[in-house]
Amino acid sequence: MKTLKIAIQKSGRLNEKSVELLKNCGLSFENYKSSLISPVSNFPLEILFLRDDDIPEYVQDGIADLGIVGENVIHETEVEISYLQKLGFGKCSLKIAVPNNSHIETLSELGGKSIATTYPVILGKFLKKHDITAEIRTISGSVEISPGLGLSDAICDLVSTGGTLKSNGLIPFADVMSSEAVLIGRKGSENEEPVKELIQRVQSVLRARETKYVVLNIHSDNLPAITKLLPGIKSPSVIPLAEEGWVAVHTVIPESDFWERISLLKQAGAQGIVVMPIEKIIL
Ligand code: PRT
Ligand code: ZN
Repeated sequence: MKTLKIAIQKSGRLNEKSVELLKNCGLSFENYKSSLISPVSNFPLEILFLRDDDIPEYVQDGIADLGIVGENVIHETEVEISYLQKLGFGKCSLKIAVPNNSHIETLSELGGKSIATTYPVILGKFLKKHDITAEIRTISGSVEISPGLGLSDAICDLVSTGGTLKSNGLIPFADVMSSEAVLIGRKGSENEEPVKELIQRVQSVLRARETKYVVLNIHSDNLPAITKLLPGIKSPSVIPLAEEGWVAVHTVIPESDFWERISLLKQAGAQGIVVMPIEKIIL
């Protein structure tokens, strides 16, 4: 079988979660900070550790078959690749922000102003879409200090907690795009066998993360009411207990409305509820 290559960030915000995801997929490899390439011992795969900015082009050009990178970087580099799976980490949004004391309040007021960013391509498209002519000042980092230095009237930068904007006296003004880490592939790679297998593994890990395994005890009279509250993959498993009339129900519950559902289960007579993490869900 052909040995695939997957490119992930060498160091930075996406590195740790990318390595964790691949390890949870059952891939066994060394994660030396010094190495640029690491072979996987139990799957036909090599891991390339790169700067995030280089990943989309490496995948487009076939140097890597797969990559894990932020959507923001993909849009900025305008590559032709296949989106294989959103990964649920590295979430942030690209926003335009202005100084607190700025009088800019509507998008059209950006007309004629200067905006500093490391995302000139995405910002250029956004301004064009909104029919705004503004000067884009492309800088390579520390965008948030640019208005304070008198280099620009506004900035366009990634925001996650908003702390950086706040501490630099800036307020977010317009959302340009939201982003998260995604698994990408060389065009057409999604139809190749080892890639399909890897996508399935990634999806089984993500599915498991969104759910919890729950075991609870109920009197069998309450079983119909409890069953109605449970989504499960199919119907729940029901196992008789030593005590006459009582059963244990095994099921999975989504993380999204976990506490609401647990509270309804208790109201319906559930007792001794045990909750466990799930490692993988293979459909
Ligand atoms: O060395 P390399 O080129 O690989 O890394 P890098 O320095 O270019 O990127 P890195 O590690 O900072 O970010 C990698 C990816 O993480 C980005 O491309 C995004 O997809 C994602 N991401 C998620 C973020 C943020 N959140 C984020 N908050 N990337 C950067 N930031 C920065 C932002 O630019 C600003 O300076 O964090 C600051 C704002 O954070 P808050 O929390 O104060 O709002
Ligand atoms: Zn980078």
